[in-house]
Amino acid sequence: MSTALDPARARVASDTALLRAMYETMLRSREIDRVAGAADGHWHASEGEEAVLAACYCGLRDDDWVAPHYRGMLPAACARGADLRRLFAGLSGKTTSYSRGHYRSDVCAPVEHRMIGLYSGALGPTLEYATGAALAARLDGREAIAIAVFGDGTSSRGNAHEAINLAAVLKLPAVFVCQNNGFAISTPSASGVGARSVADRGAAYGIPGVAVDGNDVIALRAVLEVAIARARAGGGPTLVEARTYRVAGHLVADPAPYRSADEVAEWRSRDPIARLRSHLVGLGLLDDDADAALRARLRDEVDAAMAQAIADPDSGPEALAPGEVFAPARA
Ligand SMILES: Cc1ncc(C[n+]2csc(CCOP(=O)(O)OP(=O)(O)O)c2C)c(N)n1
Repeated sequence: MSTALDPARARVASDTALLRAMYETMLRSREIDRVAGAADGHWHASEGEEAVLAACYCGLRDDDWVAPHYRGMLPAACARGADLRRLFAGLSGKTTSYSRGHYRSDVCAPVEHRMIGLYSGALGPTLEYATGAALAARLDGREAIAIAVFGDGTSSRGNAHEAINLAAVLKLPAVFVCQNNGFAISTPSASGVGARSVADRGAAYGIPGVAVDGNDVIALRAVLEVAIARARAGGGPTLVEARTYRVAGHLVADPAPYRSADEVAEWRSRDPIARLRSHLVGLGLLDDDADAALRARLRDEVDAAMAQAIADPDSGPEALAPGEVFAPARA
């Protein structure tokens, strides 16, 4: 695995379209956190974890399946082409939401964009659904893959192990990415993961397990490109552990008294957005004016999407009748 990484890194570091798409996804995610966090104390912010979202959800094929972690679900859906106004409408059960009020959009992604949601409050099933999607992709014979993203806490669930094991046994075209932000609510990752690391568990499943700096979007994307190519080529799944940090509380209402301010400040200084910005400036792809214009455009877009969603009609009982809400789109 490591021998293939340096060329992958060099390719990613010079892929102008991908770098721009990832930067925009990261900035949009932070704007979404700003707006959704102000509206909802139960919001799970992704601040500091944006490199994982950008690396996992940009540059995939339209027929790939993605099963995102709930922390980053909306930026993931945007990267897949979903409409942010409809996603915001899904935070409060509006009729304009993708699920027409059936499910919250931050746990349940639009299936028409080949996205898999939690469909309940339980953590872990998304990995099983992703394994199923990878099996379907194999049967379709189109070299599509399924990518599942999940937290370090979720990685210790029984169904997570079953899903990765089955994908390994059947050599399915899947990539499992642990968005390891250091905590499961207030439990530090080191207290919840019995193995030396999440990546180390790859050996037990008989698949590559790769740990990578989750705040370095280029390094992470390079690891993912190798894993995705391996999956498409029939080589089976890879377990990637993206090591990052949950700068935000577990949810907006969490003051997170279980960690020190110094620890948070230290991780804030490793901001993944600032890191990619420096790279883009170094390549001559961005300057202060262009950056300010991009940030202003995204801020306006996100503000407008929330204002429209708030003005949208609430769904009533008639909207909750069984229908075609979750009929999967066939690309
Ligand atoms: C099966 C199950 N157990 C427990 C919970 C309660 N719960 C909700 S979020 C969460 C923390 C999950 O941590 P992690 O997977 O690391 O994701 P993070 O919130 O850190 O991004 C827990 C334990 C749940 N929703 N489902």
